Amino acid sequence: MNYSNSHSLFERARKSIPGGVNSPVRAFKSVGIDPLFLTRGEGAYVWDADGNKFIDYVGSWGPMILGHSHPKVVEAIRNQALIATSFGAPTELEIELAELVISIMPSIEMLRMVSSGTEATMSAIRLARGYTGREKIIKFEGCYHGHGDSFLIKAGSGALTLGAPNSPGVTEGTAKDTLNTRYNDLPSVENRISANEGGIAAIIVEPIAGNMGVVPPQPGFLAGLRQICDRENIVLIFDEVMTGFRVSLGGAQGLYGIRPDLTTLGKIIGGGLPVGAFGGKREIMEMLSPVGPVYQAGTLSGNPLAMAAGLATLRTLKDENPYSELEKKSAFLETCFADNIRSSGIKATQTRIGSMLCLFFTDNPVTDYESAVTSDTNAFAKYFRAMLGDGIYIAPSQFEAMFVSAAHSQEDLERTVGANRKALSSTTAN
Ligand code: KE4
Repeated sequence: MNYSNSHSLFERARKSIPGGVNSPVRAFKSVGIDPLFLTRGEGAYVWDADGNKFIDYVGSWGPMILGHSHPKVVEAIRNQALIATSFGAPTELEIELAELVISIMPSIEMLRMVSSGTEATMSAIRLARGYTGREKIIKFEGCYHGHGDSFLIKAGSGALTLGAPNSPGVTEGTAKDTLNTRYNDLPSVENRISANEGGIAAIIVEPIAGNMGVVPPQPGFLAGLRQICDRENIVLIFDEVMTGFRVSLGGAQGLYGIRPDLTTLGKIIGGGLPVGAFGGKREIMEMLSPVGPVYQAGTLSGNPLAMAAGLATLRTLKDENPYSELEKKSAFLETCFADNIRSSGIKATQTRIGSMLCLFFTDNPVTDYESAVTSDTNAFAKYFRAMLGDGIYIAPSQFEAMFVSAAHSQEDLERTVGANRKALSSTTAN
């Protein structure tokens, strides 16, 4: 494949944008080639600046569950743009989206819109601290909750991919209030709590980890966190920025039947436009300004254009209910990939929940950060390049998820299986 236009755009971009990208993981640094500059998206496909067409499994890192440029979403954005794009004043659209999310996720009694997942998680942590009067938070190694200072301690996603899970610039004062524990390991949580009795405001968790690759919760893990938080009066925060409306309409909390105290949302809720949100128990949410003393704000929070895209997306998901189809398509990929792994003899293992999949280049079972990082990232880089060369666009990192959309056809899936078979064998080539 010819990538020359992307290459020259990348050269140009690096003169005016740090690393040539506006988010590090897009830079393809861990897969050894220059990033593709994309020009068009339609359904399950994206095109790059050289006119190459790809079957897309990044889906803008999750938002494109309906596929790119879904007619209902495009129409909603177009109609709203003709009316107004932004007021910085309340609109009925924000009420409609809040009411829709509340009807889908019963643990959410009130919701506040923001413009990214990072804003949602940053705000949720501040709210939990304000509500409890406590300072420390517990997170899990390998989980990623955006780039807020409190979270860049053994963080996942791009921080893990680029080898900076603990970022410079995060002060000791901040870092001391973030306690890391091991995912799927309740005793490690109990140890942190007994060492910080009465000092922990919140436990924030990806109920299905998607930023160290996809790591499902083991039976009892989420219920155990719920029990601990009930016993210790700690705020349980489910970071469903990725899993919300993805693994089921009601997210991971709907799938597992565990009610968090607060939930953070992003990605799909905006249908591809910048929307984040956080919500939960009324008594906690009413601690927020202007009702309560915990300050939180945003110029473009609840932006009408973004609300229109989010409403069109969630209404379509609710009306069309693609989840059983997504399950069948994703299970097909997983089963065929497993056959390919077996016949290739390559050391690899898979995880999947719904339409979030991951192929790890390790033969260890992956249950947490320690086991995820045993993956052979060089093998992944070879696999990535081979898949790309065969017209399959997956996340440029071993520590991300592969997303299937409602737009992927059976033919797309079969082409992907064929490319996977060839790409696996390429990982042993020098
Ligand atoms: P944003 O600030 O990027 O909208 O959301 C942060 C965030 C919070 N919580 C979870 C569970 C997330 O997965 C994310 C962002 N996800 C990454 C990809 N795994 C975003 C991609 C990027 O950083 O460019």
